[in-house]
Amino acid sequence: MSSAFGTARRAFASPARHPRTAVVLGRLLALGFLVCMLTGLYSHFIQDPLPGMVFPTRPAWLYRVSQGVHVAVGTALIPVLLAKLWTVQPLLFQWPPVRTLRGLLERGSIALLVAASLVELAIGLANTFQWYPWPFRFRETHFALAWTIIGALAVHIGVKLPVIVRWWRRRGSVDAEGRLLPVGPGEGELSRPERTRARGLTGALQRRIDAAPQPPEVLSRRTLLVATGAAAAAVTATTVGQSLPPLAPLNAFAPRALRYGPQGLPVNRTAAEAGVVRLARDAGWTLTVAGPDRFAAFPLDALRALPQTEVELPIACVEGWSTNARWKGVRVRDLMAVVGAEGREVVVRSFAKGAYSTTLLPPEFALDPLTLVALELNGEALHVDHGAPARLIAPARPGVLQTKWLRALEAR
Ligand SMILES: Nc1nc2c(c(=O)[nH]1)N[C@H]1C(S)=C(S)[C@@H](COP(=O)(O)O)O[C@H]1N2
Ligand SMILES: [Mo]
Repeated sequence: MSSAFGTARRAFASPARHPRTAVVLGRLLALGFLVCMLTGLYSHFIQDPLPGMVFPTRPAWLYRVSQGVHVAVGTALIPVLLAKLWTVQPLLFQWPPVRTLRGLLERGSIALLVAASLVELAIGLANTFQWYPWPFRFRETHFALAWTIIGALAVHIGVKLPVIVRWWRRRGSVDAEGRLLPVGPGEGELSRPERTRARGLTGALQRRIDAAPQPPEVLSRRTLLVATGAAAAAVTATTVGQSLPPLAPLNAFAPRALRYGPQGLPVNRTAAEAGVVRLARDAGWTLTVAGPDRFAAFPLDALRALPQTEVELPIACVEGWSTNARWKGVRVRDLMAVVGAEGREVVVRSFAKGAYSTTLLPPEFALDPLTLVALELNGEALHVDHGAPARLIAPARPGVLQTKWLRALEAR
């Protein structure tokens, strides 16, 4: 068994599978995961705040940029993760698999890290396509896996610190005989007999292997890193146009084009899908506004007769696409003032059923002069697919909280 594993590792040996490569890719992965963690925490808690959490309403593009970065970096990490796995793959062929407690920690954390990272990136990518081929809830799972990754990554970095330090800067990566070290990460510091033992080979077998002709160098470290960089750049360039206007013409693979929906704005859920077309066109529609002890009902004409404000704000979907648009309507602040509830938290209700039928507007968002009950979009009366007769639009909020097809605003 051990010699079979040794032979397998020998067969996988490549100058590109070098501890230095593993460290370079590992640094990129760690940085990428950190960026995704921070932007992900922001997106998670703005949708599901813990008691006492307050979020900035400015800059208005904050959520748009944060979530655009989250999805772009997460997507670019996929080729980097695959390259890293390819690089360290020979280390899987070690016999016996675990020799020490440290080895158990090392392999356990790696197993968790690899599994969690693969699932995290895969379901994240699927989510950008609104494809949910699994029975669990996406956001909770994505969140829990993120913590798993951070924890396993901390252990992994701790265990691998000697290798990381050793190969942080590029140094000679040839052995005493001047050959490139065809070793896995961590073995660079080992002497030849130690390496032989680490590979689970007998000295005789190692000598026979060393005497055999070396496999030709098919892939250098540089080639691997350049190819990985090119792959990451390619997936980014062909998807980031869903949120970054200058690259919109290159957007070949992202599910949303910048301006493909009615009134130049994508739609996630149409009025037909939400089953609200008839209600949205009902001439008897009114917006109910409720304060602590007062109550008002505004038909569409009454809303149009109130002072109108025009703002430019993005719709920034959690799935990564975003578009700026011009909105016109009545300030939520003014409506809440009518019922004596200025400065309160507001419950926003839609007449559409479903996951986003009720959202919470914290006081700082309800007070912000950019937060509107929008009646117009890009110079026209709101399209039913964008939430007619009226929808919420606020700065620095994820798309899911920009409630369409409004029914009521209630102070809490
Ligand atoms: N009532 C209701 N409001 C909703 C939704 C919904 O399904 N129902 N979808 C939300 C999501 S996920 C997004 S991204 C935005 C999209 O707005 P748009 O269709 O005008 O682009 O609306 C939000 N408002
Ligand atoms: Mo969304």
